[in-house]
Amino acid sequence: MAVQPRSDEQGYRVHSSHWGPFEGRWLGEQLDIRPTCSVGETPPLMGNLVDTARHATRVTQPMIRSGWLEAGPGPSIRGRDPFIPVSWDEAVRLVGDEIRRVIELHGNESIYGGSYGWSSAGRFHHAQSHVHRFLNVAGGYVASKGTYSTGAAEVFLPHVVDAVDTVTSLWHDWEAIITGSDLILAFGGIPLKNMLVAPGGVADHCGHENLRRYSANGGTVVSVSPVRDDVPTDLPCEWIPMRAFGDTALLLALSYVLINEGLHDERFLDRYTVGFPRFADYVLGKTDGIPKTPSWAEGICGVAASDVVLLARRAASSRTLVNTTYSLQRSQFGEQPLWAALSFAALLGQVGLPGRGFSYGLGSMGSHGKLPMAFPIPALPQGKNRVATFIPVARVADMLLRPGQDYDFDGHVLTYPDIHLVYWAGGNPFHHHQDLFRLREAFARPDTVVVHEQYWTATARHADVVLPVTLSMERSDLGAGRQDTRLIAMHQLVPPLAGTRDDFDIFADLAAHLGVREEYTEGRSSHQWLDVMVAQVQQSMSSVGLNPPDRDEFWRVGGLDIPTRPRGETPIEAFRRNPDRHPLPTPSGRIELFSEVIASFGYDDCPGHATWLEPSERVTVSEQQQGFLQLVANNPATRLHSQLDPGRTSRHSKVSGREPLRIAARDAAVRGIADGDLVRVWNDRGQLLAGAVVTNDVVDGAVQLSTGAWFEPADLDGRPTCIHGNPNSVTLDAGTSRLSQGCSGQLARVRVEKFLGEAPDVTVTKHAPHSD
Ligand SMILES: Nc1nc2c(c(=O)[nH]1)N[C@H]1C(S)=C(S)[C@@H](COP(=O)(O)OP(=O)(O)OC[C@H]3O[C@@H](n4cnc5c(=O)[nH]c(N)nc54)[C@H](O)[C@@H]3O)O[C@H]1N2
Ligand SMILES: Nc1nc2c(c(=O)[nH]1)N[C@H]1C(S)=C(S)[C@@H](COP(=O)(O)OP(=O)(O)OC[C@H]3O[C@@H](n4cnc5c(=O)[nH]c(N)nc54)[C@H](O)[C@@H]3O)O[C@H]1N2
Ligand SMILES: [Mo]
Repeated sequence: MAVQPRSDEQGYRVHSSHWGPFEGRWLGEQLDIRPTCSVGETPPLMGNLVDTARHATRVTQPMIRSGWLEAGPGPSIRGRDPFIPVSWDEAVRLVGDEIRRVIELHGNESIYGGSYGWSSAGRFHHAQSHVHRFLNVAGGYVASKGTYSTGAAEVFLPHVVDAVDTVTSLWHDWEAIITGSDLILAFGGIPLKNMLVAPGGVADHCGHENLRRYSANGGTVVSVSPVRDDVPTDLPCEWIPMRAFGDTALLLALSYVLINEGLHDERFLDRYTVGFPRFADYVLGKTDGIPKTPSWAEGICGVAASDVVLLARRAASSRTLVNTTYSLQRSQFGEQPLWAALSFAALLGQVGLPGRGFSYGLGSMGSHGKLPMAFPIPALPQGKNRVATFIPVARVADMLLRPGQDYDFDGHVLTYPDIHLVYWAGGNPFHHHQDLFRLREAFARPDTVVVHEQYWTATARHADVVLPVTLSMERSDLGAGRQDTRLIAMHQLVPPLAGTRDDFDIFADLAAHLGVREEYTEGRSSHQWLDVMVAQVQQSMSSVGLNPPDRDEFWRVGGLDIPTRPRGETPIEAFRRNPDRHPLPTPSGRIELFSEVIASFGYDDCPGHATWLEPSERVTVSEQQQGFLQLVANNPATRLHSQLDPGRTSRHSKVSGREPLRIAARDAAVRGIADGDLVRVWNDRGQLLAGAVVTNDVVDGAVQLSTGAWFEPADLDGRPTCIHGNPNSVTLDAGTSRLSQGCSGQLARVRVEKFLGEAPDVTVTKHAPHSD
C-alpha cells in the first residue's frame, strides 16, 4: 500500500483535498492533476479542481456592502446591495473597529462565531480553527455545538449506547466485517460517493474494493433506501426500495416478527440490555393498541409485509450487521430510526461479535471501517472560549430571529443570545442550512456579517464585509484523516491570486488591530507553525519507535506513512465478553432499549423507547395520490457540498443549466415531464428550478435532488425561488427533536411540475456579483 508521492522534475507537486491527495502542476490557467498518490479509485470530485483556481467567481478584493458602508452597521435586508472594493488596510480597520464596537456595546456574547463548515482539508489553514482562535483571543464568542452531519446521533447515541466517535471509529473495521458477517442490512445503503470523502481527506479509497471483497467472500449487502445507487450497481447487492422516512416503521416490524416468532435472543437481551419488556410491549401493541406488524409497516414504508417477514427471518439466521447511514438521523425525529435499528440489532443478539451487530455511519464517510492512526495528528490549538453560551449548530436561524427565547436541548432549557455580529470563515450556511428564504430573514437581523470566502457563494453575497482568501492549493499545509494511512505534505501548487490572503494572515492583522496579535500568532508565521506541527509528528513517530524523516525529506517526498493502531479487542467486543467489567457509558452500563433519562425529559418528540412518530414532512400514500412527492435532499456525488460548484465535474452534471432532479418514470409520466425538462419544485416555504432526470433508480413517490447547487434567489411569478436548484429552498428548518435539535434537512414534502415559463439564466456560478 505504500505509494510514494513525490515532487518530480515535470513540476508536479503533492497536495491534498477532502477527497484525497493528488499531484498537481499549474499550467497558468488550469491545473493538471494526477491522482497517483492515493490508493484505489479516483474520485470524480478531482475534476472540480482543474479549472476553478482562476474562475470568474473568485473574490479578488476586500468588498463592503454599499448599504453597510453608507448607513453603518444595523439590521438590513442582505443579499441585494452592490459591493464596494476597499484596500486591505481599510478592510482590517473597518472590521477591527466594528468588532471592538460590538464588544464594548453588547459584550462578546453578542458575537456568533460558530462558523460551521468544511472549509479545506489542511490541518493548519483550517478556517474554523482560526476564526475560533481569533475570537477567543478577542474575548470569546457564541459557539455552535455538534454538526449538520450527525447532530441527532451526537446527542442521542450516548444516552443509549456510546459516543458517536466510539461507535463510528472503534466498533467496526472492514476486515472484521468481511470475515465476520454475511449480511449487511444497510439502511441508506453504503454509498460509494460518500466514502470518497473525509474531513482530513482520504488517501486510501478502499470502499468499493472492500465491498467487492465482501461480495466475493459470500456476503450480501441489502440496501434499504429510496435510491438504487446507494450501493454499487456493479456488485450483486440487493435493493429494497423503501419509501423515505420508512425505516423506523420497518425496523419496528422486523422486531415484531422476531418477537412473534420467538427469534429474539432472550439471553442477550437479559445480560446486555435494559428496557426490552417496555419496548416489546410497544412493538406488540400492548401500550398503544397498535401492533407494529409487517402489514402496519407496509402502509408506511411501502415494503410488502411478506418481504418484511422474510427479511426478519433472514437476519436472524445470518451473521448480520445492521448499518445505519447518517442520513437516517438528518430528518424529523431522526433519533428514532437509529434507536429502532439498535433495538432490532439487540434482539438479533449479535452486538459485540466481530463484524456483526449494530453500526452507525459505515458508507457515510471515507474514514469509517478503517483503523485509527497510531497517534493523533496535530491541529491548531483554538484556545479557550470565555463565553459559555452556545447553540446546537442547526438552530442558527432561530437564534437570529428569536433572541431571548427559550428552547429545549438534551434535558435543558436554553435561551437564544442576542447576536449583533456574525463572523463566518470556511462554511456556507446559504447552502447548508434549511429553509434558505427564512435564513435570509434571519441574516437581516444582526448589525454586521463578516465572511471570509474564496468564491462569491450565496453566503458571501449575504455579507456586509467579504474578505477574499487563498485556496488550499495556493498555500502549504499538512493533511491527514484521523483514520487513514498517510500524512500529506501539501505543497503550494498555484501562486496566490492577487488580492487574496490566508485566513491566518487576515486574523493576525485583525488581532494586531485589537492589540492581541502575539496571543493569536504566538510570534510565528504560518511556515513556522507548519514546522512546529511537523516536529510534533516526528516526536509522535519516535515515541512509537519509528524513525521519522527530517523536515526537508518530509516535504521532498511529499508525506509520510503513519501506522494504524493494532486492532485488538474493540470496546463493544469487550462489553460482550464482560459487561460488568466493561460496561457501556450509559446510565445502566447496558444498551438501553428504554432510557429512563430520555423518558424523564418528557419530550413528546423523543419518548423513552424507539417509537413511530409521524413526521409532518412525510408524504403518505394518499398524499402521493394528491400529487405530493418526497424530496430526498442527499449529499452530492459530483461535489463536496457546495464547494467548487462551477468546477468541471459539477458543471457537467447539470441539466438544462440546473441541478439534476431524479424522478421515477411513473411520477414523471403523470406530470408530462420528460428527461431534460426544466421542473418547478415547490411547497409553502419556497420553490426552485431543477433539470429533470427520468429514472428507475428512485422509488415511486420520491424525487432525489442533491444539496450544494449555489443558491441563486430570484422572484419568479411573485414566489421566492432558487433558479439554480438548491433543495434547501424548500426544506423545513426545525430540529430533529427537542432532545438533539439536529439538522433535519434530508427529507421534505414538495410538489413538482414541468416548468413552462421563462427561466432566468443562472449567473451565480458564472461571475461575481455586480460591484460599483
Ligand atoms: N437539505 C440538506 N442540507 C444539508 C445536508 C443534507 O443532507 N440535506 N447535509 C448537511 C451536511 S452533512 C453538511 S456537513 C453541511 C455542509 O455545509 P458546509 O460545510 O457549509 O458546505 P461547504 O460547501 O463545504 O462550505 C465550505 C465553504 O468554505 C469555503 N472554503 C473552503 N476552504 C476555505 C478556506 O480555507 N478558508 C475560507 N475562509 N473558506 C474556505 C468554500 O468555498 C465553501 O463555500 O450541509 C448540510 N446541509
Ligand atoms: N461525494 C460526496 N461525499 C460526501 C459528501 C459530499 O458532499 N459529497 N459529504 C460528506 C458529509 S459532510 C457527510 S455528513 C456524509 C453524509 O453521509 P450520509 O448522510 O449517509 O449521506 P447522504 O448522501 O446524505 O445520504 C445517504 C443516502 O441515504 C438515503 N436516504 C435518504 N433518506 C432516507 C431514508 O429515509 N431512509 C433510508 N433508508 N435512506 C435514506 C439517500 O438515498 C442517500 O443517498 O457524506 C460525506 N461524503
Ligand atoms: Mo456532513
